Amino acid sequence: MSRPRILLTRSWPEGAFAYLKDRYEVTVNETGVPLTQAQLSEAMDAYDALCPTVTDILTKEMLRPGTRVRMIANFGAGFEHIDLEAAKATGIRVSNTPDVLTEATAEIALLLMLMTSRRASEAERGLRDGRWNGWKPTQFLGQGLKGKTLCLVGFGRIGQATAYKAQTALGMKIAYHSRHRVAPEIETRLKARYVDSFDALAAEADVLSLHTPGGESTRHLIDARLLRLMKSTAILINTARGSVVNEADLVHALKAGTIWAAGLDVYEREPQVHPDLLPLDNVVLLPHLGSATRETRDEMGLRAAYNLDRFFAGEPLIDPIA
Ligand code: 8YV
Repeated sequence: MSRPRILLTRSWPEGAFAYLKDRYEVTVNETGVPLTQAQLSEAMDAYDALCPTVTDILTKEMLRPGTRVRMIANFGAGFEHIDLEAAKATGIRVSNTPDVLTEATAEIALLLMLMTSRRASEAERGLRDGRWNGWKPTQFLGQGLKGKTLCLVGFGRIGQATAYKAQTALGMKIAYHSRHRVAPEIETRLKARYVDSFDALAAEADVLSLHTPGGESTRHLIDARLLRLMKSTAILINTARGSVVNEADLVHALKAGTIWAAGLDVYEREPQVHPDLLPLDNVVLLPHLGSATRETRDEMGLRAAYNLDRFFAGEPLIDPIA
């Protein structure tokens, strides 16, 4: 029997790729650039399964009835780029890769907290540009994090891992707001205080860290109004999705000193970054590094592969989202 045809829309790390190649007829887009919408649409009739990434927008028109693709194993946890309702309507199964990127993404949230609070990017740029001419008692003074309150918006796996690391490693206090309050055991274990109003949470944050999904329901949750509620010493961290923050409003707030700093790993129109963010000293800009460790990316590939294995064996998916 011929092996199922799988399309990887981007190159995968070696280990996960080798696993997949042993089992399937695998085609890889090795161009280094995302497939176009037209190419993705064509692929729907040429393969049995797709492994897309966050850069592949899979629309209702593509997930139409009668396509050859019956399974989409997303390489990533977030899935707002896939029209799940359309997939459900046409019976195309979809999986994602939760869990395996939790720790890596939480590490980036901590990295951004440390970099922003201690002005690491700005200071390093100063050194490289030859503007550092020796130690001074008043140069590049940042803010310490010990005893400060980390407020998390969204308290799923990554939010909780970030809270744990910030509390145990940095001695921060933890508060959170989310659509669903977590179980009391989790609040106790993480010493996390639930705040039932999003506005109140933002107003008390020394650091406000975003851990919501992307998509319409969270679009521009952080806008000029919300930023004005925050302390002028506060730091905003976004490792979730760029769409959650109104970038133009954030630029304005950073310039006006409405908040103190921001650390961003994700952007509204990736890979474009709002041009007015680039010259600002009080923002740290990372290129969507959340899950970018060798181990994690391999595990993400393997997790997608295990979901494919289940699908083609006629067994329940490990991580079904449609
Ligand atoms: C991934 C992410 O690298 O998994 C996610 O939701 O945001 C990233 O860390 C990306 O999605 C790959 O598709």
